Amino acid sequence: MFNKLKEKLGAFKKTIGETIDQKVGIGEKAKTLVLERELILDEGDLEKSLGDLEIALLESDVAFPVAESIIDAIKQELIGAHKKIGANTGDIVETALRNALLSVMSKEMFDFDEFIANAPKPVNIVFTGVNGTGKTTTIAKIASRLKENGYSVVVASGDTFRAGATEQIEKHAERIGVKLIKHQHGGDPAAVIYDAMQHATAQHRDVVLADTAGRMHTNINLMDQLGKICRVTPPDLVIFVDEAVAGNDAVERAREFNETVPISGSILTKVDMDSRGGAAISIAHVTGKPVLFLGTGQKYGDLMKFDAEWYVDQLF
Ligand SMILES: Nc1nc2c(ncn2[C@@H]2O[C@H](COP(=O)(O)OP(=O)(O)OP(=O)(O)O)[C@@H](O)[C@H]2O)c(=O)[nH]1
Ligand SMILES: [Mg+2]
Repeated sequence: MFNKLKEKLGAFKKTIGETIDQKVGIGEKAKTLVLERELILDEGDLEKSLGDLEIALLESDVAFPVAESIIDAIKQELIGAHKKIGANTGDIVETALRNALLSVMSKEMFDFDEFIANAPKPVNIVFTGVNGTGKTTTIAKIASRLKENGYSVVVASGDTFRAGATEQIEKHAERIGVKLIKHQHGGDPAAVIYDAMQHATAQHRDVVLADTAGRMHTNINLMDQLGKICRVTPPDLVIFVDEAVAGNDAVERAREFNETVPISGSILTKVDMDSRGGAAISIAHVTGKPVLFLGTGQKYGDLMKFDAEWYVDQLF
């Protein structure tokens, strides 16, 4: 998973480590900079490596402004700082890189399971995103996971637009054993989700998972409709679902959706297919909200809780 980005970060660590080693070598000879076993790096020392790193990040689907933020964070940590020269210069670089990645990713972190446990019931969760990213499949995965954790779940078939959408989610609901609320094709999705919340309240259900039709972020009418859905039954969480393979496109879409309905968190699907790994960093950064889960396949169990520390660990 994320092998390309991993490879590139490894190369960065190596070249910048060599730069530091060289500088330490010169310092040792001159007996100046390193009197207290410290060295000071300046921008010139890092310029080439940081330039290479920026390109590597861009090639790994990290969006341009996000790559810049990462480079700035590394500069702040490394340049001008008095670095104790320990045994391993690689550690200095790795720490700087880890901190930079974590700082651009972990804005308003929250834990999904804790949120569900503590929120007043029923919790209303709306899933949104462009066409075919895996919203409906992800709802099925989450429904199955919540049920396993002892919660009662209602699914709202808020995709009244695409032919066969209700039948698709109905099949999942039957298989998992959760209640589905549906209206006829072409109905108002806001009304379906409203009904699902009424049902969940009356029946003391814990969580409503609301599916919505895939929509392009450029389609003003459909984006307005999404705004309406969220006004009629204000969700506790709006989850943006996109596919890791979409890379930079996913980042742009996340930004647009977030402007229409503030996103609480994202789920990246199809991580099992070729994924360069950078989209998770970028989406978290542009929305200022955490990535909550990764979709890793088509089965209900193919859902992995996302943790920024874990993700960064994967990269080293
Ligand atoms: N390999 C893989 N396939 C996935 C994953 N998540 C979803 N899919 C597949 O992606 C396809 C589209 O999934 P849906 O859940 O229908 O996507 P959607 O966003 O609801 O689509 P629309 O409702 O048409 O916008 C299906 O074939 C899913 O099986 C995943 O994590 N990995
Ligand atoms: Mg769907």
